[in-house]
Amino acid sequence: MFRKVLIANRGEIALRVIRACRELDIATVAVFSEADRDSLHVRLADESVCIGPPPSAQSYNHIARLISAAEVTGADAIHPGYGFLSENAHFVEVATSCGFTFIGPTPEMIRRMGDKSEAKRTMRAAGLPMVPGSDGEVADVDEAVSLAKGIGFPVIVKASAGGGGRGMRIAWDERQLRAGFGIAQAEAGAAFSNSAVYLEKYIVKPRHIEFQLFGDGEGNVVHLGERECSVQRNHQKLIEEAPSSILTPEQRASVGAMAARGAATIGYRNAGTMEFLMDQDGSFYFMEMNTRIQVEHPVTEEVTGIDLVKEQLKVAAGEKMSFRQEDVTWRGHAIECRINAEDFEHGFRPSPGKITYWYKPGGPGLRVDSHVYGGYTVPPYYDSMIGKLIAYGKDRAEACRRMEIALEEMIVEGVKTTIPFHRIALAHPRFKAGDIDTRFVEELLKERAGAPAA
Ligand code: MV4
Repeated sequence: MFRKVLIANRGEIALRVIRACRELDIATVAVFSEADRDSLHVRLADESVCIGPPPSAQSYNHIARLISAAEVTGADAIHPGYGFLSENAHFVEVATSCGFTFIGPTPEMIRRMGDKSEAKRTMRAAGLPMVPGSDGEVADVDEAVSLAKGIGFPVIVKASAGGGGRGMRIAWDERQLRAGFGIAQAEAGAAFSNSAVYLEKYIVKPRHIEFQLFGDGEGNVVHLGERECSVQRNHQKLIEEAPSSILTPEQRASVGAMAARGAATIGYRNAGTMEFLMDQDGSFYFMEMNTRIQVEHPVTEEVTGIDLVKEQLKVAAGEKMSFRQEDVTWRGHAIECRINAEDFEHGFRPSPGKITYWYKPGGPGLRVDSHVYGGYTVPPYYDSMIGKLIAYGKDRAEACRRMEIALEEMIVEGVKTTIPFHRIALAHPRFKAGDIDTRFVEELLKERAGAPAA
């Protein structure tokens, strides 16, 4: 096992990794920008190194500074967390060539899954169900139109180098496709320095259901079931839960097995997530694969009892995974609410500043993953998430009730938070019934504004 791990991240995920390292008796090195001196990840790590000024380009995304910090502290491995450099194949190559173990997949796996049309080609070959669409890139607008006529409108044009909702354009008819195709290519070129795009049938009001995978890099890939992530706004998830209330055990087993088989075809190593869309008929379609630990991993941990971050550390250190597929069982229900320093009454605008008072809820079945405390100042430079509440219960109703109580109990003063949004969402009859899709938040906000939901 590693002696010392450097955590190339900040906030709650840095703290999460520190806690996993502690359990495994691994020493930890925190890195921090000048804006993060007072963050709990800095206080709780064994050592810490300031890596630069607040902008992430000069700190958390600065490869040379991170490598220097690992060198001066004598770390033997680097955990990237999520975001920042966690899916940057070049960072993995640099870290590896400098003698550090990257706690994650190989650069080849990151590149293959990072190119979304290549990922689709790979997973189609592995037999995963696909939305009707182009086989790889679409070269020009005439090819797009002829494909779309075969598939049927509406269609969606996506950037190959995009992902997570970036670089997409919907066309409801030929005219819109002809007008938008070139723009989509140009936008992709500007945003990702890669103008390649591909085409899919557009699924109206899908659910976002993703499967947690874990691979050992030797061809063994296990699935840990799904997470329902449809409650999101502008591609930012707000609430996630496990299991999805709409899936049958048979569907879980069959989609999960397909996902695991797909990841096994690339010999996947590390925690990974396969994102699917579920259409209104209940059919699943592979969308993309993320090759990192995700924000919402705790709901899976709660229902499976498996510590995904400890498992990442073990596999990266060359140990065996501690479970096989037949060992994975699911019990109860877990739900996560992301607490962001945002003013939901004003379009979720960021609300950085000093937290003058912080009271975090507790009690049976409640987990709080957060790096903040009373007196902490939320810097304006990064993601606005200040913590996650994770409620567990024997069933969905109990988990939701515990979450409602936690949201009521929690007190955050000095900054606006998403707590009021969560209270409204959890009280909504549609949420209570599990009737959620990717337009739920938009429709809820419209309803509150007094306009009829579309
Ligand atoms: C789609 C789609 C409808 N049809 N693809 C957005 C994130 C990216 N991973 C895939 N996304 C979508 N792809 C087809 N063919 C609708 C979305 C989408 C979405 C997906 C998941 C969660 C929220 C979403 C919000 C808007 C659009």
